[in-house]
Amino acid sequence: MSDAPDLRVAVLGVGQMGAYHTASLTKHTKGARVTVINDFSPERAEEVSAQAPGSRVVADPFEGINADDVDAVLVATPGPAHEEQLRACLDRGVPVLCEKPLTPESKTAYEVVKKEAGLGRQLIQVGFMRRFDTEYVALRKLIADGGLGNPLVVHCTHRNPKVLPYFTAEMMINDAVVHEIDTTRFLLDEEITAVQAIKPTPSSKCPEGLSDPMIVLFETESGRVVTVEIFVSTGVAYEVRTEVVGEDGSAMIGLDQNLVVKSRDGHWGGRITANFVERFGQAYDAELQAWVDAARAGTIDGPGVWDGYAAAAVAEAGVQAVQTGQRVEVALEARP
Ligand code: ISE
Repeated sequence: MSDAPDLRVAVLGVGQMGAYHTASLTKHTKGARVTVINDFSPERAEEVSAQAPGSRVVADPFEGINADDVDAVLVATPGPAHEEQLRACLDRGVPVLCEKPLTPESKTAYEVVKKEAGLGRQLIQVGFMRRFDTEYVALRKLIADGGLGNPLVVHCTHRNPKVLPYFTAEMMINDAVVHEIDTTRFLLDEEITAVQAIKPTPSSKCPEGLSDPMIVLFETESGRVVTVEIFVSTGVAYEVRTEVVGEDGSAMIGLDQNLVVKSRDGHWGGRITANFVERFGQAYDAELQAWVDAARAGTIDGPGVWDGYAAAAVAEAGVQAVQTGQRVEVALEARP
């Protein structure tokens, strides 16, 4: 595998994540380089391309997907652009790493699932990076090895210090809780069947239009319950914790324990990670390397289109639960 030629990657969309992945592919990832960059803003594309030697800018994403010097595509454009771009990638048969969401609606996500199934090979990996975080990997293994006995309840905390002014209640589910949706499916290895959202007294500092924090509840196929505290305007730092309570014990990750410092003045403590790129940097890099290695072999190594579709369907139910205050059941289509 190592003497295979480098994977030549087109990066579509170089906002925060696209630019992060471009830098990673350029500086750390083995066996890949960025050859083509596209962005809605040509100035932004040029700026990021200048940091990726050997890359060129194209004005049209579809030109990038179909370029002769492109073997694989990293889709980091806004969600509504994904469906058409993914279809073009499948038509050309190139491997893809698609940042979440696969597509914004479950209906279109399912179309992508069916189209890929029709090709008979997995080409699209979805960017649920927590699956590459060492702590989540260890927790999943502990559960799978029976270390906690039967897992009964999962408690998740997802806190952001602040969000951009245009952040909406729907985005609390689609952009943030979607990670707990995937985490639940990853850790428990089963589907989520219903969602509820409870709105405590909102923080007086909560951005207009949001009910912040919220407690979101998932029920799973086997009857397990997952609680998610989503709080996007804490003013503190980035805190993502997950605790699994089983019949024979419990385990928690995300405690920032690797950062505990003991100082000469007799204090102990540490820094909480400031943002998601800092907290999950290792996971993003591991995700990218796994994708590159798999793409060079013509496959994927991580969550696929079904995971993207299932997350979209649960998120849709979650948005409905937030809007109506009702318990909303999730109806998944048949898995091809
Ligand atoms: C952001 O949209 C993300 O995708 C991050 O992964 C998530 O952890 C963060 O809270 C979201 O705001």
